[in-house]
Amino acid sequence: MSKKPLIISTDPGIDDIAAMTISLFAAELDVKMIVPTWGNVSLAHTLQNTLDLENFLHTKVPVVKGANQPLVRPAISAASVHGETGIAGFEFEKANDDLLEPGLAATKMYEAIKNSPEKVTLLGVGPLTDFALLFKQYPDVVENIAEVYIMGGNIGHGNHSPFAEYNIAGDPEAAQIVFHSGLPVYVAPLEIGDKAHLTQDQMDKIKECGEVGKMLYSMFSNIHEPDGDTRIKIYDPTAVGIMLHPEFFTLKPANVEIELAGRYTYGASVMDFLSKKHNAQIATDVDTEKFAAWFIDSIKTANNGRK
Ligand SMILES: [Ca+2]
Repeated sequence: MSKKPLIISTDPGIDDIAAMTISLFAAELDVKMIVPTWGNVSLAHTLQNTLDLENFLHTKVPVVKGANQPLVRPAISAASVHGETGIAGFEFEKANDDLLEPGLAATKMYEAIKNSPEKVTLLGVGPLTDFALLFKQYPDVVENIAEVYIMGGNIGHGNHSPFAEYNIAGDPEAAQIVFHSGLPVYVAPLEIGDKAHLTQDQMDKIKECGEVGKMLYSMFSNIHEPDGDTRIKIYDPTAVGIMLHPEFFTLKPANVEIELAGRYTYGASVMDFLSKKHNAQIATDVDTEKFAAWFIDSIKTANNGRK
């Protein structure tokens, strides 16, 4: 089986840690680069968290520093959900920056994509600032990209505002650029993360998955949702789920526009399922049992793969 080359843009973030862990050990994937970006917490924290995770997992994927702030708007923080450092609940050993490669993220991604014999897939589980910069700086890059998978957007009520989900509201202009890249975009919206929440039983199984399971269990036990919901929601890995197991999901084509002008609605992902033109496939439902079984299995695989 040829592995899908993948670049991850991420703002770890507890659920990002889970998405990266699964991706780094998935038999179907060859992670070429990780680009931490500003997002849940500042770039300084997301960068360190990424390096610390790789140190913990004993993986060696190059890390390139992503954007420090959104394209246009001031940054918004989600430290109340993920803790001040982004990964409350677990203390990694501090890693050095051996895996950090110098250079601008857009340029480094472009080089990696152009040098890849196969088309590269993009996974965006934070604000999409760096992918937007990549598409704007190097428009020809789209020829060498297979697909884009993102966790972001909402069909119903948002989690940043009534209309907007955090990853999109974080950098709405960037999201609009990504949705209009001309590439196939697969979306795991907020509702899928809500639906695919973990039960205590499933959490207990994760705790049994060795050191990796214990690490994720500790972090997930420390998520504080702004609405006080105590269910364990693991948003970012749902985008990895769509990439590797689309059969677990109901995907519906839609035309997505991001609201950029609204005073109260900016960052809204306007998903038109009735439109004749489509720029995205939206997951509207998920088989929660199959997804959870795969998620737990993937953590087992990661724990076994960690040397
Ligand atoms: Ca994230």
